[in-house]
Amino acid sequence: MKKTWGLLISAVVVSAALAGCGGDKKETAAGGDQPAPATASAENTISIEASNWKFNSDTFEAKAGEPITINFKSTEGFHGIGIEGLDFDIQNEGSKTITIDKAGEYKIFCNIMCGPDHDKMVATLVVK
Ligand SMILES: [Cu+2]
Repeated sequence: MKKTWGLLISAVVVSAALAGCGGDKKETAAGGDQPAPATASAENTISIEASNWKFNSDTFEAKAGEPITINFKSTEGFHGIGIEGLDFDIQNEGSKTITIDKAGEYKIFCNIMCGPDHDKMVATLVVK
């Protein structure tokens, strides 16, 4: 009799474990489906930080033909950004969105006369 109970309990534990597993997988799958589009647009977000007298990267990449969100912040000193040939500018700190249809390389420059090495504050925006 004791052995039978043991088997029964084992069977219940195993099936509960299996059910639990299946439930987790379903949740993961559903959760995985939803954030995908958000991630896709989040990919077209660039974070640029400026300090004396450089940007946090020489090159930034974004996708052509869809909105690019550019977050900008001066972490040291007072700087801004402009993109050569485009109507875009942020000063000191802020976030703006721009759509660039034509792939290519665009020059990002500091648009505030910030000091002796102001001219060195350039970076490249690669739009693919
Ligand atoms: Cu500057």
